[in-house]
Amino acid sequence: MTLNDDVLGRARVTDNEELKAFYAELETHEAGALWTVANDIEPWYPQPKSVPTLWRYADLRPLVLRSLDLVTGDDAGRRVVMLTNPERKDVSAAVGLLYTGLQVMGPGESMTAHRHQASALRFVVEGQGAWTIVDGQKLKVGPGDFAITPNWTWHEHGNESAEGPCIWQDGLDIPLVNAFDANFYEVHPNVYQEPGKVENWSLLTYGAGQLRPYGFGDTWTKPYSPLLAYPWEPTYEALRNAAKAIDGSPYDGVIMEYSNPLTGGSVMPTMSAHMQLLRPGEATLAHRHTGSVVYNVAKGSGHSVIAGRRFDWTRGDIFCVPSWAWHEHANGSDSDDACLFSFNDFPVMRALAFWREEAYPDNDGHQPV
Ligand code: GTQ
Repeated sequence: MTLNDDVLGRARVTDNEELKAFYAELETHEAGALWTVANDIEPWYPQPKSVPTLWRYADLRPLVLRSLDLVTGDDAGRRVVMLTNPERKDVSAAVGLLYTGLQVMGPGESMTAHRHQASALRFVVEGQGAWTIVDGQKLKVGPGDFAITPNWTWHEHGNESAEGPCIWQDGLDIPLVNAFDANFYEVHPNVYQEPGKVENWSLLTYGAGQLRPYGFGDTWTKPYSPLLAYPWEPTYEALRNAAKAIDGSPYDGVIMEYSNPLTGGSVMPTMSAHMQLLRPGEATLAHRHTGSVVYNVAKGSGHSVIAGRRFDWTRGDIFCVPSWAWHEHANGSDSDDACLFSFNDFPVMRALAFWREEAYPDNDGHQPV
């Protein structure tokens, strides 16, 4: 069915002069007639303004590095090249209600501390020496590592390498928080945090996978993961091991969710993240679901078909899948793994009972391109 089918139960009023005068009079009272917009505000299925978009790292990297010479981190607040979906520039979204950008820190650079109501996550793309202090805890992160800055936690970032810059991808729910008019922002009263003595405290305490702290740290009641950083090596090893044992998802290959080790749930209340492995030659089937996803190619190369369009990707490329868009992924190599990091708003979709998912029904499960 098309969006404005002329059927009983859908708005199908034909305007005439009398009605137009009526609408004009309603407008003078800050009011309107529902039937003039009903089919738009209650579509048959989601109508995202966001379009599938791919940002090539080869195009962005030189621009990101150029920003190093143009602004200081502290003058800019954060030195970030943000990625905006063509129809979502007004809310600074990469897709749906998710923001993303590439943040760069020069050798020896460090920035001041702040906190905000938006939650943040990082996926490190390149460089050694990146660190972030989250609520007094210093985390060191390298390429392929995933880290979180839950909402209202103090954070400041830096790069202690003498050699080169560090680039990581930021993912935040800024547009979501703003859509709810719930954003707050605060600068740290001491400008910088005093980091605790033990670096990577949360990883040392909670990072043992199947082993859960017992009698210490297990009374954690905050609504986010006590584990703040998830290194690449054990993540990739977990996927490789699982790939020996299971087929994986028909739509995503071998895919794992970064989880709160105490609850098994998502790392933060609004955003979750995954790492998925596509075996050499593997091509998945198409499906669609509510919720938006931003990907970063962590390893290898291949392509995805999103809403009938093919996007070829290689390491460092970022792309998005809007809500309810058909999508499928393929590893382009017959000898090497491909890995996709992604983050999403699924925890919100599930908490609000908005989650829906379906398989592509025709054509052996693949979209025509
Ligand atoms: O690191 O806190 O890319 O507040 C955008 C807004 C990063 C951050 C961004 C932010 C941050």
